[in-house]
Amino acid sequence: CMTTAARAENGHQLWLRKGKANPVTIVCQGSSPILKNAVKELEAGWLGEPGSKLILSVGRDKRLKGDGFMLDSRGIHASTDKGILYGVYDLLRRQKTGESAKSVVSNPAYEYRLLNHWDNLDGSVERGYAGRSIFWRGDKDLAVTQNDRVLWQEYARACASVGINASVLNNVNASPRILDPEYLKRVKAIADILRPYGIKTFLSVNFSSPVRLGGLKTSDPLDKDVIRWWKVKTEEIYKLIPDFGGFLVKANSEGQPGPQDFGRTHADGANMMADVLKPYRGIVMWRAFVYSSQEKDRARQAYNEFMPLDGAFRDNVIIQVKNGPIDFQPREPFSPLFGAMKKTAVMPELQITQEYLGHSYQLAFLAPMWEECLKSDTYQEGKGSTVARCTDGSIFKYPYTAIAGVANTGLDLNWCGHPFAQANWYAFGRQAWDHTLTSEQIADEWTKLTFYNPDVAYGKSEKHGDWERGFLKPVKEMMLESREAVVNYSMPLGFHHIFSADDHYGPGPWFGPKSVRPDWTSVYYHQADTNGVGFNRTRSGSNAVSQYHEPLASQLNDVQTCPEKYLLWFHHLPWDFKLKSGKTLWDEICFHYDHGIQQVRGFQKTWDLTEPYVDKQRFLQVQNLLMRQTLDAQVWKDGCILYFQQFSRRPVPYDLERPV
Ligand code: GCW
Repeated sequence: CMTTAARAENGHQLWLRKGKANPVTIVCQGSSPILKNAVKELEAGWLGEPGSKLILSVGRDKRLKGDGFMLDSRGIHASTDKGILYGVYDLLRRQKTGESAKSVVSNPAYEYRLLNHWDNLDGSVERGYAGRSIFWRGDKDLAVTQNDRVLWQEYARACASVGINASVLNNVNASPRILDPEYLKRVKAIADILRPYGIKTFLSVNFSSPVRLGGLKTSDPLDKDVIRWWKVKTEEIYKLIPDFGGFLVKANSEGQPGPQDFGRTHADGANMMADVLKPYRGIVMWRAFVYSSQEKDRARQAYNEFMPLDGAFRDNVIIQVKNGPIDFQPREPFSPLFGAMKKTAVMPELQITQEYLGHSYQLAFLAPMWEECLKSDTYQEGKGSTVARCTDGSIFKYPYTAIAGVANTGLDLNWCGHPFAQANWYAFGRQAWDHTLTSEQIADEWTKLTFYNPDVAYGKSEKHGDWERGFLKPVKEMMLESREAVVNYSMPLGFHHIFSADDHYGPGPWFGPKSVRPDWTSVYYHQADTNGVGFNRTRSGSNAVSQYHEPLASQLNDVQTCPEKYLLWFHHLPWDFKLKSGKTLWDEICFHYDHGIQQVRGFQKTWDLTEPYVDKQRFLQVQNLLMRQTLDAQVWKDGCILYFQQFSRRPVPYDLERPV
């Protein structure tokens, strides 16, 4: 039993660190469990005038959308109980960070803001780097303990505090057993704890559940018995969880079963489930993460498979599309499906867990990566058709809008492994609520909430200088630079999927054994030879550029106008190709790798100077992790440069400009 202070130091309290609160009188026009939580939070965290009176009122207002809220000097107004809860968290955040709460109207950009947990029922977490699952421990341990309840409640509270309102409790590589009554009992227990924090529960389902769980002969979505099986199962779920959200499905992707196994389409499969869920207002999130060895360019497949089906899906189906066309690389151009599917709802899927961005060993603040994607212009409905506006209902009037983030939570005491990985959970919630926020603002909020200690007299003692100058500013700068640093030392200039095979940590551009499908190797993606390097996706190559709308398609197609950060994503170029800097491609590649290392060394220096401002535990932990990150960046650089040098046959330039 750890003290509150120790748990706080461990980062267990995330951005919700407890402090002393002032007394406050709350008048609340309702007593639902959600409102009760809202009142409890206000009482525990009020930092405004002691003895203030605050009114929490629920009722319609033209300015409000969904679970939005308004703050003013009298209190909080929202049209739903959930809105009040979000208003409370927002108000408390503003009090802690010093942001004005005088007159605020805040509406969520997306209706569903979901975490996807890739948690397996045996308790392991696919691509999880923060310990075992917070939800599952395996078949033999399904009983719900008091510890479980406390943990799920802390989780729900953290999610709600940043506006996350839905959670998919199991891996998209779904075990059919999740629909077994024994497991559903535990799902219900979780749902009951998440509900008072406004969080809806969803499940990932395996398409062949009718066969593998139900004992049927087929899982063909047009088969009557199959449809009946799903109906009965769905009814069973809603009896336990009346506000159940619906299903997330990975079908005909990476070996998962799906409708194509029976000669049916994605639409046939998704619609069957959608019809079954419809009476309960449930939805289907159908993933578009598909690729196969037959397609010569993996980046093209999702578009090719899904575009012909635009308009064929029921209105309670949303196609869930990863931000980029390949797979959660540290940098990808946005998926061309955004804005292109005009008659079908599409939702972005982002990855919070750092599969390709250094697991929980590396400091990489991901808000800039998601901001880059959400604010990218697709041009699909003219200039300003950003990915965000194409998916949030602004441009296309979808009945449901949603955004998902693959979670980075686990049983680690600090939830996410790396102390700074918590910032990515936070950032996802904030951006899902408001995609117009800047990464800078999110970093600012998170750093204040996570590290500022009101009990320390910063600036008034010799040890602690001014906190903003000594800690906030440099740490924020480090965070904002960190993702670009990862790009630089792992996959600069549009390189992609040159990571070590399987675990995706460390360099692996040499991965290309003949026994494996070509699209599972690295050499397929970089295409290096003595003539040059890069994947030709222009009109003279795979023509993936034409999946984008003009003028973007032509801009990407032309090596002179293609942004350099995507150069090798779209172009195969000679090693001596001249870049805008005047350097050759080879020299520029070397420069970027080296610059990445210099950036992480810079982070080490930055962090070392923060020692007076942080508790010892987090200080030492981050310091050690940054040390490892520098060494690993070095391995990345050496590995990649030595590998590519056998093709470029050029020396590593010695006159690398040293920015640090
Ligand atoms: O990023 C890849 C991962 C797989 C994952 C898959 C997917 C859940 O390497 O581990 O499987 O994507 O998104 O389905």
